[in-house]
Amino acid sequence: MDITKAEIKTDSKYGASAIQVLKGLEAVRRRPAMYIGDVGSRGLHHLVYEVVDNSIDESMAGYCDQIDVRIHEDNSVTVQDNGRGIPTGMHPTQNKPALEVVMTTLHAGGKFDHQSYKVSGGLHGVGVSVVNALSDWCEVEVSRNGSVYFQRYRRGEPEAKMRKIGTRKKSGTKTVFHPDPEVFKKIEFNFDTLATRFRELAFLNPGLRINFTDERVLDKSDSYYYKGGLSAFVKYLNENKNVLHGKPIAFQLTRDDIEVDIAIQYNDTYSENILSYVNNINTIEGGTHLVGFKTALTRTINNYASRNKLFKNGDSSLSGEDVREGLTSVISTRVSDPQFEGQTKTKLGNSEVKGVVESIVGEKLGEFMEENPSVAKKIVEKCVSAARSREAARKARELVRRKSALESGSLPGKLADCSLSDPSLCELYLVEGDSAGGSAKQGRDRRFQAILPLRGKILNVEKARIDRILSNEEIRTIITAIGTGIGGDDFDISKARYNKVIIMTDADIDGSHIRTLILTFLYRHMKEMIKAGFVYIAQPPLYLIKKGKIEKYAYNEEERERIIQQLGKESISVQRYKGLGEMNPEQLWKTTMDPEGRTLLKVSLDNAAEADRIFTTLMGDQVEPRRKFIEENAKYVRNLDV
Ligand code: 0RA
Repeated sequence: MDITKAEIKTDSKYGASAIQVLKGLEAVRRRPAMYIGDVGSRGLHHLVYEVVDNSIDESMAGYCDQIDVRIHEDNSVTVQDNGRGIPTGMHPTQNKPALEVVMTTLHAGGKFDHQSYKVSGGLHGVGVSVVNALSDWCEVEVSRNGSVYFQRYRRGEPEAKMRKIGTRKKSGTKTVFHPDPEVFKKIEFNFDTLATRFRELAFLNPGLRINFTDERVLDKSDSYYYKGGLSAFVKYLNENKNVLHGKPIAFQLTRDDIEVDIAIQYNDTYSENILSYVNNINTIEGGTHLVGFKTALTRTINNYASRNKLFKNGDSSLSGEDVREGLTSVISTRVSDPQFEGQTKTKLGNSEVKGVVESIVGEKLGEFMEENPSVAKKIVEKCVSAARSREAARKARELVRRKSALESGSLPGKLADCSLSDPSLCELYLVEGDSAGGSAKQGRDRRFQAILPLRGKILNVEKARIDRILSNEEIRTIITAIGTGIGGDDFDISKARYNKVIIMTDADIDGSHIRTLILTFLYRHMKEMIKAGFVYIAQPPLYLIKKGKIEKYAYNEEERERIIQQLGKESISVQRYKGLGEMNPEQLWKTTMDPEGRTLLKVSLDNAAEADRIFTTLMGDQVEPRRKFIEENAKYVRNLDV
C-alpha cells in the first residue's frame, strides 16, 4: 500500500479552447498525463517501467535474459538489456534509421517485425518515445551486428544524427534518460517502488535476471532472478504465514493461443490473496481470467469433497468465499490482443479467456487433488471450517443489523453526522480519542464533515475471524457509519455515505499504531473503498512557531527550520504538538480540516502484493518477521510518520 499526496486539482490549463490537433511528441509534452497517467510520483516511475517493458518484451520473445537498471546520482536512469538491439537500419519510408523512428515517433513500439512479439498493452506500452519526450535529455546506445550506434536527444528532439561510436561483439540496447524537471513536480525516484516492480517482473518471467543499483546511495543494489516463477512468487507472498502444504500447486498450459500460468498455496489465515496478471500487467480490477479461475476452483473443490464424502452432517456445499479463505494464488496469462477495461484499465475483458482458464484449472487442479489426497483433504477441511464460520458470521451480522435497527435512525450515537447527504461531498473523520473528537466536532464544517471519535485501540482484525470482528463495538460503529457493509457479497460501495474517509490520529507511536489498525481493517474488509480512492490520512502539524503576533505551523522538521530562519531566532517560541488534543477547535480546523489549507495523504493500492505482506508482517501472529521488519524499517521512519 502506498500513500501519496492527494492531487485535487482542476485541469484549467487545458480548457476546450486549447484543444487542437497536435503532432507527435509535442502532444506528449503538452498533455503528459494523457500518456503516463500523471506528472506526480506515479507518472515519474512509469517512465522507468515503460523502458524496462521494452526489454521485457525482448525477453519474452526469447532473445534477452538480463536487464540492468541503475539510478544515477542526478536521478537519470540507465536501462540496459542483452537483447537483439533496436534495429538501426534505414526505415523503409521515413528516411531515418529505425532507431530514430522508435525514439521520436508515437506508438512506433514493436511494429518492425511482423510477429506479435509485443504483447504488452493496457497501462504500459505507450512507447519509449513518450519517455524521450518527457526527458530533458536521453541517450540510446544499440549494439548490433558488431557495431555500437549512438544518438542523443533533448526533450525528444535528436541532437544529431545517429552515429557509430565503436564495435562490440555482444548485442543489446542501453537507454539513459533524465526526467524533465519542467514536466515532473519531483524527479527523485523511490528505490523500493521500482524494486517491487522489478521483483514482480522477475517472478513473472522465470529465468530473467534483473539487476538494480541505486548510485545515489553507497552500495545499494539488488538482483532478482527466480527459476521457480509463480511458485516462487506464491512462496514469497506466504513467507510469514503458516502454510497448509509445503509445495505450491502449480501448472502452466497454453490453449487456443492463450498462455495460462498458475500457482496456489493455502495458509492458515482467514484472508484471500489472489494476484492476477495479463502480459505482466497487474490486473487490479480482475477480469475474465480471474472469473474463470474462481469458478473452476469452487467447482473442483466441491466436486472433490462430495465425491470423497468429506462433507459431514449438516455441511452441504462450499461457497466461493469458503474455498478462497487462506488462499494465496498468482494467475498469469498471456493474451495476444488484450482488451483492458474498467476505471483504471486493469480489468481483462476478453471473453474467450474465461473458458480457457476455467477448463485448464478444472483439469489440472482436479488431477492434483486425485494424486495428492492428503493435501486435498487438508484444503477441504480448511474450506469446510470456513463455511461453518461463515454461518456463524451470518448470525453475527444479523445481530448487528437488528441491533443497529434498534438504535435510533440506525446510525451510531457517537457519530456527529454532517447535514448534507450527497456522498461525493461528504467526509467522515475517524478521530483518535474523545477529546480530539470533541475539538473536531466543534471545529468542523458541519455541512459536509462528519466526526466519529474512536476510543482506544480497535481490534486487530488480522488475528480474528469475521464473527469476532463483527462482535467488536468500535468496528461495528465504523461499519454502520460508512454504510457499505463489509466483506465479499455483503459489501456495496454504492452505499458508501462518504467519498472521503479520513483517518486522523496523533503524531506519536500510539497514533501510528491506531492508524495501522484502522488501515488493516479497511484493507481486509473494505478494500474497495481504498481502490476507489476514498481513504485518506489527515496531516496535523507537528509544530507551532510563534513570534509576536505571527503564528506559523510546520508539518515536518525541515519546514520548522525554514520558518525559524525566516522569522529570525530572537524571541521565537516553538511548540511541539504531541497530540491532536493540544489544539483548540479553531487550530484543528485551520491546520488539518479546512479543505483550503489542509494536506491529505491519499491511500492507494499500487501494489497489492506488498500491501498484503506488510499487513501480515505487522499484524499477523509470527513474531520474528515483525521484529525484523520493524528493525529494518526503523531507520526510514522520520517523525514517527509514514
Ligand atoms: C524490434 C525488432 C527487433 C528488436 C527490437 C524491436 C528491440 C526493441 C527493444 C527495446 C529495448 N530493447 C529492445 N530490444 C530489441 C529486432 C529485429 C531483428 O533483429 O531481427
